[in-house]
Order: sequence, then C-alpha cells, then structure tokens
Amino acid sequence: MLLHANATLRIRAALAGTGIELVASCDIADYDARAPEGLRSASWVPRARGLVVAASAGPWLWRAFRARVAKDPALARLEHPYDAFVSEQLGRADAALAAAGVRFQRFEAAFLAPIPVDFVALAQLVGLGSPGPFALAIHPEHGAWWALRGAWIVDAEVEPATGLEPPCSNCPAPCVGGWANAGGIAQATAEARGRCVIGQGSRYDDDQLAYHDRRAAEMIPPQKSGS
Ligand code: B12
Repeated sequence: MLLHANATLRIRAALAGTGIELVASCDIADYDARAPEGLRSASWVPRARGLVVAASAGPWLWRAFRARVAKDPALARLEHPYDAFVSEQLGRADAALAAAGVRFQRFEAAFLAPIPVDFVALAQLVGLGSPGPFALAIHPEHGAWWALRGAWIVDAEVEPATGLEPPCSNCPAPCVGGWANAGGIAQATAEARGRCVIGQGSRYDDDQLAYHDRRAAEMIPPQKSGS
C-alpha cells in the first residue's frame, strides 16, 4: 500500500508487470504552456497539478496480449483488440488513482481515441523521448522500439520531468541516411527503426511489427486516382 505516494509512483506501481512500465510526469504548468486551449488542464480537472504519461517498450506488452488472446479468443474478434487490451491495462492505474482519492482525466494514444492528443508532444514534455529524424519520439534506452499508451492529468503531486538529453542531438542519423533526409512519420518504417543506433535490444517481435503495419495501412485513407 502506497501511503504518501505521488501520482507518478501510484501509476507506476499499478502498471508494474503489464508491459506498460515507462512512466514519467511533469508539472501541469509545463503541460498548459504547450497544450492548445481546448486541451488545457482547466477544461478537464479543476486544480490539476501534474501530467503523467505511460508507455511500453519492446515486445513485453505484445507478448502479454498474445497470452491473453490464447486464453480469451473473443478478444481477438474485437475491431481493435490490442487497443482494447491496452485500455484494460490502463484501467489499473485509474483504479489506483481513484482509490487514493486523486481526480484525473485519462487520455489514450490509440488512433480512435475519443480525445485526440499529441502523444509525441506529451512524451517530450515528461522527458521520455524526443522526436528524431523520422518523427517518432526516440527513447534514450529503447530507441524507436516503444509506444505511448496513456496519460493522466491529475490533481495530485507528481514527479518532476526527467532531464532528458535529446538522444538524437549528436547522431548523424543513419536511420534515414543523414539529417538532410529527415521527414515525417511516413519514414518510420521497420527498416528505419532498425537502423537507429540505440535500442535494438528492444526490437519488436515480427508478428507485433506485422500487426502494427497492417493496422497503420488500414488507417491511411485510399488515395484518389490522379491526386
Ligand atoms: C494518426 C497516427 C498515425 C497515422 C499518421 C497520420 C499522419 N500523417 O500523421 C498512421 C496511421 C499512418 C500512423 C502510422 C504509424 N504510426 Co502513428 N499515430 C497516429 C496518432 C494516433 C496521432 C498522430 C497525430 O495525428 N498527432 C497529432 C494529432 C493528435 O493532433 P492534431 O489534431 O494534428 O493537432 C492537435 C494536437 O497536435 C494539439 N497539440 C498541438 N501541440 C500540442 C502540445 C501538447 C502538449 C498537447 C497536449 C497537444 C498539442 O493541437 C491540435 C488541435 O487539437 C499517434 C498517437 C497520438 N495520439 O499521438 C500515433 C503515433 C504517432 N504513431 C506511432 C507509430 C509507432 C506509428 C507506426 C510506426 C506504427 C507501426 N506501423 O508500427 C506507423 C508509421 C507510419 C508508416 N511507416 O507508415 C507512435 C509513435 C511512438 C513514438 N515512439 O513516437 C504513436 C505516438 C502511437 C503510440 N501508441 O505510441 N500513425
């Protein structure tokens, strides 16, 4: 039982063992200074004090999902089974905050999340990663092999942001063949991610990569001919 814990610790403890285990936070003033008006904390939580962001790295969350599907095949028949599984895991943190009397608003990083929030910006604010040459946020240990999962605006104390040194700042960017070729998320292929000089020990499983690539392709609207 965490008696006098801050909200970052509570969320980290609630998610331990799920595969969503990178948890960091920042003061709400830093979040409000960057967020557009409709997303500022006052619209969501009165007297908010912090923002907490949670992410997964490597294949661990994916393997937990696979194990769950093996036990519960109905999960695989949902339209977005992995997102549903992630939501359920994030619910553990909601329950821990509620039990501690913390008021909060949760955001999710899923493509169809009801409130679209820029999670790459959130990752940067809390110091989990910063955008690299192919737009993905690069983590100092896991490189490009990690993903944002959830964020909470809370009316409780949080840990200060990690003092992240942007991992790409002194790198010649072999991922894209040099900074001159840096661009948007369309360049975030498995090959580019595989050429990052950090984090290759956290590379995704092949079936995990195939799942995400298939999902990403489904989300891109078909090009009209001639455009
Ligand atoms: C849409 C999307 C896609 C689209 C791309 C569309 C495009 N051209 O950008 C598609 C489906 C193609 C895609 C693909 C992929 N994606 Co994607 N994608 C997203 C998603 C859901 C939203 C990105 C976005 O549009 N952001 C901007 C939107 C939210 O905001 P907006 O309306 O433009 O503007 C508002 C905000 O920006 C806000 N705002 C502005 N400034 C600030 C500042 C702050 C602090 C706040 C709070 C808000 C804010 O103000 C605006 C008005 O409200 C994010 C998750 C997320 N929620 O961030 C993942 C995400 C960026 N994708 C991710 C990944 C990994 C991928 C893939 C590599 C997946 C894969 N295949 O494995 C592929 C790569 C593409 C490829 N090679 O083909 C990861 C990146 C992780 C990382 N380490 O950085 C993310 C963060 C998802 C995750 N769960 O982690 N993706």
